[in-house]
Amino acid sequence: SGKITINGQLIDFTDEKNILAVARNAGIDIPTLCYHPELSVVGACRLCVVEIERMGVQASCSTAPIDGMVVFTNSGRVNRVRKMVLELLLANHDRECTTCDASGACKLQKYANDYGIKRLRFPSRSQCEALDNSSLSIVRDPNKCILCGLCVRICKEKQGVGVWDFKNRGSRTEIVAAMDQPLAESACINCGQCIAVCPCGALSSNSTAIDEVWAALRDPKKTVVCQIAPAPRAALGEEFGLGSVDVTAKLVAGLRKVGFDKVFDTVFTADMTTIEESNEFLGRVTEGKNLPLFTSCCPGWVKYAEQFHPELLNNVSTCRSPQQMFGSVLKKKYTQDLGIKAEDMFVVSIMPCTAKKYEAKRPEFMTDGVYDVDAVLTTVEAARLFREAGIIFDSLEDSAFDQPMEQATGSGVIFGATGGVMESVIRYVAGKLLNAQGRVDVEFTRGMDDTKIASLSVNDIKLSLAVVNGLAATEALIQKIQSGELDVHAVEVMACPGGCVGGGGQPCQNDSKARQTRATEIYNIDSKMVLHKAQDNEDLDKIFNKYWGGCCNHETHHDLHTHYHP
Ligand code: HC1
Ligand code: SF4
Repeated sequence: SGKITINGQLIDFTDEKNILAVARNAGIDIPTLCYHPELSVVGACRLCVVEIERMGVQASCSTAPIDGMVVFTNSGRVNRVRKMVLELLLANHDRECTTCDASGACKLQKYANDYGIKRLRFPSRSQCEALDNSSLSIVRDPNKCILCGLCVRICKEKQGVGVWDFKNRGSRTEIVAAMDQPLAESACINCGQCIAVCPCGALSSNSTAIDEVWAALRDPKKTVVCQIAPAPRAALGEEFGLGSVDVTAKLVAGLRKVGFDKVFDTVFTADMTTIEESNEFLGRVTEGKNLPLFTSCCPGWVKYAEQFHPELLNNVSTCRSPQQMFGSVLKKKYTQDLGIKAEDMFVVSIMPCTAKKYEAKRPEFMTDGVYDVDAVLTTVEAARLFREAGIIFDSLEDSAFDQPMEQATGSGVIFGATGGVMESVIRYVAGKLLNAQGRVDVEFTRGMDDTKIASLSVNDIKLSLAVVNGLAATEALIQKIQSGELDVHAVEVMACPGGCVGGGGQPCQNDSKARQTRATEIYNIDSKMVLHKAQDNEDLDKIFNKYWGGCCNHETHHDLHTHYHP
């Protein structure tokens, strides 16, 4: 700790690792393209240079504050260096901003504007290398890459997958997927975290689903149904300048205006998941078999387990994710209620997640040869659908979900934040086994820490439970379990930091503060909802009885569960 002077202002610092962090904490912005507070520091882009007395021009991301330092963040010299850096980057960047996914959210675009770059002294590069659109989830445009390396670092350091790497040196340096293969052939788990950190549109979601949705909406033969995941309701508003507030009712109204025939809430099948998975869990505890149980809602985690931990596949819950449970309910059962064929229904889901696009296309999730979920739109893509439809989101009147699957509980809503699935299971079990009346709010499962562990007593059984987010943290936890250092009965895994609120399909402000704000709103929604535990959902009870003669039986197993392939 100590004090440094920045632009003539005396500023205290404590444990900040670099001048950049000290400045930002004091409300002074310094531009950077390659720095991320949660990742290792490489000092590659040189945009964050500052002038330090007796040290000259230095990168502020890789210079530690020292008591008494005198720093200038916007001197003439500093700004000349920054302009030069920006010009060189722009010369090597495909500047087709009008057709770029990142336009408006691009940091390179922002800084070029902020620093008044009007004309480039260097010839510019245009599209010359082929796009990699092999992945169902992610598209990479190498012509837009500025080699900041954030994708390389997040995939390695936070997800422990290590798909991206640098190839060649000097002016021939590029970033490629492992073994220089198309992304679809790599170990990529489709989480989209590399999209979330990419500063400038080199990585984006595979948004072909938007056109497929329009085609279905315009096809008179199709009954087009939408389901809305828990997390987007607290993030979509950011796209329309409303902040991270609950926009569920407007979202439903907007989808009706766009032309969807029915609008349902994935929270309904999150409740369904809670009931099926809790009973699966209690069954395993009784039999002492396949423990710990790992949750299965997150398709990024499921692919990770299949690739790297096939020995754990018997431990992963057999429950389909809520997205796929809804797809199955709609195509296998609800079509019968409507008297239509599975192929005449088109199911769209709005998800915070790019991996859900991949999950929907897994071969096990089909009915009569058609996919249970036909198209997945990310939160950002849903906003684009509304804009293209000319909908003024802010002025939409509230609307409610459709019957007969209208009810939802707070327990299903909190699936959208890390710890929510575990808390839902605890609420269910507390209600069922301990006859807990009223609200059961759980403390340990909440908050943005990557690993949370606690023990609970249920009658005379002591249960040890873990919640983890980010796959590098998950890997560390698995190592502890497999080495015998940790004994747990159940583990909730979400691949993205903070859980689904931090999904790779969420709006661009996808940092730790945004994730926390969205999670807080998710728990606000829960606290205001009348129904609290999954077993309070009466519509769900009716649907279980009507379609399968009850829950957790052979029939629900056929339609709502799955098995995994190493
Ligand atoms: Fe999720 Fe889930 S919570 S996985 O995080 O279990 O994507 O929001 O829809 O399926 O319900 C995502 C969110 C989502 C599923 C549910
Ligand atoms: Fe890595 Fe996730 Fe990006 Fe795939 S989507 S390359 S796993 S960060």
